[in-house]
Amino acid sequence: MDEEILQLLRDHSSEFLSGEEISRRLKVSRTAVWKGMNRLRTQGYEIKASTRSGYRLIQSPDLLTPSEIKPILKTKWMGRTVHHFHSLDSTNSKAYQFALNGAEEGEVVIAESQEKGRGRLGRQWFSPHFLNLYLSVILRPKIPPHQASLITLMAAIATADAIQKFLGLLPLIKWPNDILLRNRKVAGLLNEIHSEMDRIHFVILGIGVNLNIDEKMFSKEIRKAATSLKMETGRTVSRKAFLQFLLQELERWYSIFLKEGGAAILKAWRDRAQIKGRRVKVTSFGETLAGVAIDVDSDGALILETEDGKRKRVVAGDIQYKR
Ligand code: BTX
Repeated sequence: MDEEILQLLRDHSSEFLSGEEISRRLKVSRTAVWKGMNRLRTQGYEIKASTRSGYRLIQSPDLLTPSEIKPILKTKWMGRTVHHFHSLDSTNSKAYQFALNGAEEGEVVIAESQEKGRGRLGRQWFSPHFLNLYLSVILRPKIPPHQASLITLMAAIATADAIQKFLGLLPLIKWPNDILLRNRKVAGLLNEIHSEMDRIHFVILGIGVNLNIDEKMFSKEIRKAATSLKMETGRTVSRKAFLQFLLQELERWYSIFLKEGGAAILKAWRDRAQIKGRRVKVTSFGETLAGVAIDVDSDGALILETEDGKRKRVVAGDIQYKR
């Protein structure tokens, strides 16, 4: 009901709307309307009330609820259905359940915080309340499972482009899917697939972007390796405005991938990652390898030339740049 009250207030943003009118339109009691207004105020909505004229919306908080997002979305289909939660274990886990139950391509799960935000390889993603962005997008591409990592590369490019278009900063991608500003992680991606041998049922595209978190809030272990858009610019950024850029870039790059195939994605990824010829240390399944990064192949795997001159193909892991 709160969403419906908000919609009415928004539709009449230049005037007061009487409690009686709202209760008539929503077919609820005046007391229910009054309680709804109070709930909205506790969420940060500034609502002016006058005994004679009724209610008027003065200002909205930077929440990522469907009613806040929909008016500013510019996408055709992505994010047109948003499932919003104040807190979740993990948006990826929730989106996975929705997808198993038949949710459509483009549906998005957003949480204001995550209790058990997940990183890759069983790691955690620090996800405090109201500061950042934690979202998962459901995709149903008609591609074989071995191409799924191209979706990860595609999402990394889209996230980097969204940051660049939003603020003019120039993020780099670190294989496989970290987004860096000044060599510190500003965003991470966790993609999970549900598939058969030759067919993907769905991909859950999980994206976490640090927007307004301050340095001192990160634990000591990650403080030196993490950053946020606020830390980089000195300004608080609008989370919903950034979300709009991100969904638009994701929709654009996903359609490039579907129309033009992996080659277009790999080209854009190479431009952003600048990994060719760099000396790296790779950790993969408990093994550490040192060498020179040669390229990324058509399935997104890293091709490494080790110190003994042999070429290795690394499908998953982490890299560290060496001087
Ligand atoms: P990753 O395994 O590459 O990165 C996780 C590592 O990054 C952690 O071990 C820690 O060192 C560091 N780290 C943890 N939290 C942060 C943070 N907020 N900012 C910078 N560094 C951090 C990257 O995994 C993939 C992260 C995906 C997160 C999204 S959020 C929405 C979706 N739902 C979900 O559960 N995960 C994804």
